[in-house]
Amino acid sequence: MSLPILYSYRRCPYAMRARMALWAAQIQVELREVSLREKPQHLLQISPKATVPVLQLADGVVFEQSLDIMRWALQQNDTHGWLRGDVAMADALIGLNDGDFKKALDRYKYPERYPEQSPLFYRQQGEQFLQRLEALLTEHRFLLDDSANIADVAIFPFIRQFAAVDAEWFAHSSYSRLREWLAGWVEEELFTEVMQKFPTYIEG
Ligand SMILES: N[C@@H](CCC(=O)N[C@@H](CS)C(=O)NCC(=O)O)C(=O)O
Repeated sequence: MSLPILYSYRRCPYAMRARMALWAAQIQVELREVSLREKPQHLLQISPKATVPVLQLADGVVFEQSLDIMRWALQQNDTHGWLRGDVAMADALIGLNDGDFKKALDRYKYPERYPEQSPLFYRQQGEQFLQRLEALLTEHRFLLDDSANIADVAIFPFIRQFAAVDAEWFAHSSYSRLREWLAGWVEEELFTEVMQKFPTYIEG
């Protein structure tokens, strides 16, 4: 039987969270690492909006959103219990991450593309979300509980990117619990596995 096909891009945070869930669920896929500048025709056919990750199952069903891939994978085999907990709260937090925080992150990362404001302004915008996460992490080990759930996995790749824009600043910032939480995820064996490098897929 043919394997599901995962179109992915190693450094994309959305693709990272999808790969984390697939690997945690021990679902084997045919991983196709794409070049964002030259996307494979097959990817464009099955998903004209052409973002990654995209997962195509053997029966032809296509998931075009990283969260849909995560939920599908974890529903097959939730080895880590990431679907446990308050679904509405997890969805709300992921919504803030994917919405206002991602917007601030893009601007903080590429201030030359958004010259209307200074990088500091964009960082402070992003910090509103960091402050919220820091407060949650004073209440429990993970964002919503003492055990990890989908919100942690879906959010940490974005915090990793934010932290990396100015690693020195982040290392000395007041977000000590967030730093610890992030380090925990980045040091996870699962994360190392999903960050392996693969050659770019060449169609045919
Ligand atoms: N809402 C989508 C967003 C995915 C997304 O924006 N991926 C970026 C890469 S990180 C992308 O493919 N952008 C298209 C491009 O750069 O051409 C999801 O959750 O999967």
